[in-house]
Amino acid sequence: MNFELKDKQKLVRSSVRKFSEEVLAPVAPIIDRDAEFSWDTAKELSKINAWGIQLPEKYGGADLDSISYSITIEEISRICASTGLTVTVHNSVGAYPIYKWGSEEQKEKFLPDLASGNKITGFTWTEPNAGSDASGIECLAVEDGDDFVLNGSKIFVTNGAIASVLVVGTRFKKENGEEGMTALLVEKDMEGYEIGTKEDKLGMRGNPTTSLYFNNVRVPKENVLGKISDGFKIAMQTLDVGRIGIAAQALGIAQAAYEHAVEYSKGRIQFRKPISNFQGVSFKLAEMATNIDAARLLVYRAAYLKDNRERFTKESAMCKYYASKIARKATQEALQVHGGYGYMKDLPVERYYRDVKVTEIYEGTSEIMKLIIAQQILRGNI
Ligand code: COS
Repeated sequence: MNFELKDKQKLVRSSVRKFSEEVLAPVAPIIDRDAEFSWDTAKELSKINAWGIQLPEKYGGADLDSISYSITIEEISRICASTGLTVTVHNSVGAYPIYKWGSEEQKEKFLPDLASGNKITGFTWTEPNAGSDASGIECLAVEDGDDFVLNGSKIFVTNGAIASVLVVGTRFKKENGEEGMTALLVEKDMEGYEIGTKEDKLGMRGNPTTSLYFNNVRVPKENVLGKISDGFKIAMQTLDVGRIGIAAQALGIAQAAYEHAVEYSKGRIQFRKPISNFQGVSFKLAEMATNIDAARLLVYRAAYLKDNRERFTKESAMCKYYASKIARKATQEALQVHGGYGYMKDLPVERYYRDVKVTEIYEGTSEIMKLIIAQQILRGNI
């Protein structure tokens, strides 16, 4: 693994940074305040190919590698974490499994619209009774002729209010008695597909999270993703990829908090000196910088392994666990450095503090990340 970014990766960073500072920065506080997803911003994001970052050009994607993907999510999230969330979920747990396990017909049907941002996607597994225990899902798809008839509900669906098609984890029951777990491509305009009310959340308020209800939704068999009984493994491998994106998102938030803390501490005079002159403050900055660097390397390593087609389950869990933890700490410390000013809505630091928390929860809690890391170690992946 090379520690120096390639020229193309550097270019991705500078162009996404420029885009984010010019286009996302003015809307980020509004998206957060109004808790509204912005379709105008979504259209702007199409201009930098943010909806098809790793999809092949054949489907309209940018065909970038996974380090460039992480850089893109980090840079977007550095300015607007809600937008970073919409983009990473769409790309990594929505479009990715369709590309990886979809039939050519499914790819041709869905991917061009997803790559262009005409349609938004996502992934839903979590249910009222199945969160960390992914194998406990209860949604049921029963074979009936050429269709599966789907019933059940999902909760905490990122992109829930705006997705046109979702990768949905369900149990299935076939007419021949075969049962298991599968991943279905369920489309919003299918009869019986109902979107619940938008959740009122602590952070990531610009992403419309909802419940979903499936009432006798007839899903044609051609919408089964991959082999019918491979649903659980498809979900686990999809989450391995998704967690790199969440870690990159946490990294972006941490970076933003850190940069604000540095700037503020150099300008804030107390006891006739900038507060950065006090070790109580400067040591916080040193710790943030070190942690962010370490997290970034973990993210890049997981991305590198993915691109080199090596198993990266442990490394993706490690980078998500670590990046989300240090990002939460960085936002907390950045707010502390700002004192009372940090607590006010005039500055973005309180938004970072609110936004970051969920990176320790979604796509697998920190406790589940440690469980996965430990499982991998004890199975010989030391
Ligand atoms: N890649 C490939 N295969 C995987 C895998 C991965 N990352 N993780 C598990 N598997 C396979 C296992 O190898 C095993 O295969 P075999 O039956 O052939 O041996 C099978 O899947 C079952 O694995 P395991 O026994 O580990 O399953 P568990 O039910 O114990 O799952 C965890 C444990 C914690 C890993 C799982 O429940 C999980 O990821 N939970 C968190 C879910 C989550 O992130 N939810 C939030 C967002 S979803 S919208």
